[in-house]
Amino acid sequence: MSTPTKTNDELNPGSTAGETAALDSAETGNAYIDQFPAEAAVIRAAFYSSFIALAIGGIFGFIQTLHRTDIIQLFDSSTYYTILTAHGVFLVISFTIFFLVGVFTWAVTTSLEREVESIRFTWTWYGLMVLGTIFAAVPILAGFTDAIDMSADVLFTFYAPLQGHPLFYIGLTLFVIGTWLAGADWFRSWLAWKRENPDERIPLPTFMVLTTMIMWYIATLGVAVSILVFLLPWSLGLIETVNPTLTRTLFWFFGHPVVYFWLMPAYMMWYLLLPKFSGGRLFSDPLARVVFVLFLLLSTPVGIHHQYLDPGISEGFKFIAMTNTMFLLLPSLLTAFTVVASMEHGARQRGGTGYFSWLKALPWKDPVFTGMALAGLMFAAGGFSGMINAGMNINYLVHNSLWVPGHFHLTVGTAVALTFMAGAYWFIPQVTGKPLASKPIALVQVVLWFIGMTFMSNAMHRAGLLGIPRRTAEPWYDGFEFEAAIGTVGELNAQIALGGALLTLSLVLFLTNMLITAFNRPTGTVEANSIPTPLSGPSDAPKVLDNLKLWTAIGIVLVILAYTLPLASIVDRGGLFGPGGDAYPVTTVDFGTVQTLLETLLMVVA
Ligand code: HAS
Ligand code: CU
Repeated sequence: MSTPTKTNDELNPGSTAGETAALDSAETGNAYIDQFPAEAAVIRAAFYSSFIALAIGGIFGFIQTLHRTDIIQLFDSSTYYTILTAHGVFLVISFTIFFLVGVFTWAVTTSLEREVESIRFTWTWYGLMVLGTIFAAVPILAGFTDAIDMSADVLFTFYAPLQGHPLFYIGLTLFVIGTWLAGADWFRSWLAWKRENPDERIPLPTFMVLTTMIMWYIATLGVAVSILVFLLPWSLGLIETVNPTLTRTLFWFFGHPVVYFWLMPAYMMWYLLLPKFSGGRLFSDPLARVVFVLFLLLSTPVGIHHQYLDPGISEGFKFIAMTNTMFLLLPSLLTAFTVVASMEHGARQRGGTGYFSWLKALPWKDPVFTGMALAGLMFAAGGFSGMINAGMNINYLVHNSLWVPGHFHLTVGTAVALTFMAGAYWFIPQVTGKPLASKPIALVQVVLWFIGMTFMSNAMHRAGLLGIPRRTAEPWYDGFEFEAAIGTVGELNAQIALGGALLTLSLVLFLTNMLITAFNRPTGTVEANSIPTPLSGPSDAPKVLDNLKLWTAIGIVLVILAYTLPLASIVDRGGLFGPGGDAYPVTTVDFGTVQTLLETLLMVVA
């Protein structure tokens, strides 16, 4: 079963020298910092910002694990939502997004082989993101003290009826505008490159960045409207009420695609770096393009799968969201195939043989490889719990239970976070020119994360099935016991706390390794910044895949189809600015009102 080692030309018959040059040229070059010193400085700043957020968010995670498993309660339970908000916002908004803007800047500059158009502009969007984070952090952290009359205990999902201090919403707005400008920066680079290379295919890393950003622009419209039209004016006292179902729906319009905003950079690393560290090459560039196009099209028209239990939305709309979600599994299943095939290719290049024995030939001592591979393995489990969430009827069993945090600690908490940490072991030397302080500690760190998360997320899923709720400081009740068919609630709590402790230890190792690396001396021994060419190159991909205008248009049409009627119906029942409609199950749509709305719209357009 072994594949003989072939030359590059044999392996890559579909691609021409021209189209692979962009990715190959760096192989003989230097580290990223030698190629792009100015950009490396911004990326460094973004990475360090993300690590600070990781440290703060991680501490709150540990405090909260100990609290709700009743092991040690460091804070009064009334502070639980401040801790939970800080944990969520610092980790899933700040840590993830600061890291990914760094990776995206690396991807665009490396693959287009050109500097950003204006480094001042690049610093500007980074500065806006920092300012936004500080603005949002102040009211969240002020929630810990009565001395400051501010709070934003609104959780990372921040929809009404929870209300935060205006500064929180202003901070979020600045942060999102920062990401929009970052996208503009990358589009500018690409347009400038395209003028000079009119006939070339978009290099794959840039293609991944651009499609992800188009998805992000569409998705953030929901949260922009929610904040600017409703939540901010409401918290400033300019309007008295809002329609909670409307702000929830607008949040989830953004709240589902945001998970792919976190995931796409991790996928990018699996597609570009995992094959390289496995010792091989990406199996298929065209398949990777198809995957990113599918995410652009399908990420947004599914948000209502977070609202299966919301009474104010008709069952039919929920059914449409479920159907779209099932289609959305496809790009991840394609990814599982392509990435594992690339790893197998790498293993066979390294002498691996057999149906499964090739796994032994993979570089398991390399923390970058092992971290990403373990993250992928965990994502397979997280993907399955996602499929269960996505089923409208079975969702009733798990919704609002600890199962859901179990799911997202495998997805964003491992597939994304562990991939980012493993990636940092390669990226930080690239953008600093300094070698990693300790590879063995890095290896222990990624394995510890995997073990800790196995304990914690497995027990969370099981606890959810017993009905133990999420977002509850003290999930125990007088005169009532949760009954476990296997094991006990005490055992589940012990596993959750043990998992949390291992994760905290892993985090300390990661941050210490990064800190020591930052103070290392540059040695000039950092490996070159290179991405191997794919086995099947871009010329094997139909040209239409690079037609970004077409995919954007179809993406927008799908969103309009999925959301116009639900939004019209919600506004019709609850009013644009509330007060909310009747909270009873809705099974029909009042088409008369929808018709009036559409007619008014047509008149305005005409
Ligand atoms: Fe989810 C709730 C459905 C993916 C995050 N999700 C959440 C929440 C978060 C979240 C944060 O339908 C909670 C929000 C809240 O606070 O209320 N989710 C899905 C589905 C997917 C999915 C269908 N979720 C994610 C990702 C996330 C994320 C990715 C973050 C990054 N999720 C839901 C639903 C809910 C939900 C409902 C609402 C629940 C409720 O009731 O509240 C899919 O995208 C998953 C597809 C994935 C796969 C796996 C493919 C496997 C791969 C691994 C390859 C292996 C490798 C390694 C590379 C089909 C790609 C090989 C290694 C070797 C050694 C060989
Ligand atoms: Cu979702």
